[in-house]
Amino acid sequence: MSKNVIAALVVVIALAGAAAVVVTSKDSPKKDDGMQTTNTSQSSTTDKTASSATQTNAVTIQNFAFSPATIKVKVGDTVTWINQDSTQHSVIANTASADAPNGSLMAKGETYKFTFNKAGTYAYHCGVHPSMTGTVTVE
Ligand SMILES: [Cu+2]
Repeated sequence: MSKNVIAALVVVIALAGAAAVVVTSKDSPKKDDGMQTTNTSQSSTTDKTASSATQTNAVTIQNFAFSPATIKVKVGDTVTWINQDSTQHSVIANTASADAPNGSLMAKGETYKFTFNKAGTYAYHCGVHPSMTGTVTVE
């Protein structure tokens, strides 16, 4: 019974996805410029974030999550994390090393800065909440 329900949901989702693709790829016959602009910018933003890390040196911690969770910086760049949660958080590399972040607890409004001097991919988490994760790619 539940398998049938799941199968039905999968079909519905697939159909909805196909319909969305058709709608997006078709040129709208209406001259509804505002609507079209919104759709175009939304889909391109989604594509970029899905395919590559965000190039930024600032990560906000909010609602028990790092945002953006996946960023890309250059060797020598300093990344700043700022805690916007009332709960304390920290930035701890999954693999401890002198080249990887190892911050102490930040209260709300506090920041932690770390300068990445070595290329690589640094996965990290919050020392208090291991389910909060992020990645810094240094190139
Ligand atoms: Cu945390």
